[in-house]
Amino acid sequence: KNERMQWFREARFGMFIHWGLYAIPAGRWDGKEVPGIGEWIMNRASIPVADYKALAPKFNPTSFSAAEIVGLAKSAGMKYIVITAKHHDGFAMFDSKANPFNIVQATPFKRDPLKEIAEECRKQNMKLGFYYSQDQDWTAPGGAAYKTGDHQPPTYHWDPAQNGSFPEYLRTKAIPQMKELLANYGDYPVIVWFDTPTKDMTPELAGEIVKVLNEHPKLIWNNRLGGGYKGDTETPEQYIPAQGYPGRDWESCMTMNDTWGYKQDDTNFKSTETLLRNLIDIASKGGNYLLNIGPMATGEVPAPEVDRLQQMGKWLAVNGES
Ligand code: JFZ
Repeated sequence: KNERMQWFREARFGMFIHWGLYAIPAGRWDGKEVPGIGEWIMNRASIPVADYKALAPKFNPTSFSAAEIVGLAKSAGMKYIVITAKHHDGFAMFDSKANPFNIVQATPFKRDPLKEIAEECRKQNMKLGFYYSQDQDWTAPGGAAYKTGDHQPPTYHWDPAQNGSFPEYLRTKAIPQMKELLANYGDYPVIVWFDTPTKDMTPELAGEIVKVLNEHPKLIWNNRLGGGYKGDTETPEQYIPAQGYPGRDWESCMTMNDTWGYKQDDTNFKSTETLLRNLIDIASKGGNYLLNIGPMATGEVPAPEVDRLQQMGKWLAVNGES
């Protein structure tokens, strides 16, 4: 375990990337701003499954450049990247044979950005992890059932297309896709970043996932699998624990504004000074700072995020140790 965690303990600074179809509406639906985080727009605006899926043919992020994004992380002084392979909307940002709702099959873009990022990470000596929403999947039958109050009427309008069995969703989509992610990208991912487990994720079902993970002994995975598994890392979100986590590895994940996925109306950016103070505070307590960017539907990174990362990198080049 110590050997497996070594690079993570020294990393200190990583880039979180939330990127998916939600970058198209960018926080607005039917001409109105939808409150809340951008990547939750399908849920927050009760968008029917068919309407949400209809975003895929419009997704053509031709300005995406893996070299630029990995280069941006590098210039910021970051040592690893964690990117959304599939978020709660169920759209796979990678080439998947297991399910057709993915960027290669369902969009005019047809490229696999994860493959391109993996190649760049290898070139630029950057570690790479994949975020995978193993429990919530709002467009797959069985993936949205019995969830948190977020899915209850009257605030949320259930779509019958979401009916189905959770174990079946897990066995026919999530686990096969995780196997693809673990098999198709060479020595990456080094992290699998799970999220939002619910009571659907029983110890038995989580165990089926762990069996797959255990075939990759160097893999690091976080504490959000569910089923009682603690994983390798604590993941405080949007805050810095006062004492860190004695005896545990951890990373604080944070946004620069108030959303993970791109939202055109959110300009509430923290200052570079605040971001640097956060990094220093976290590092002094033995953790890592996983700082998020939310690329736009074009593939470009919003300018306020680029600016801040470059400024952080400049400061670190003078005052940091790497
Ligand atoms: C989850 C996601 O729902 C969200 O879209 C984003 O990906 C974020 C990184 O993770 O949201 C959470 C998960 C856990 C907590 C809060 C929000 N938490 O533990 O406080």
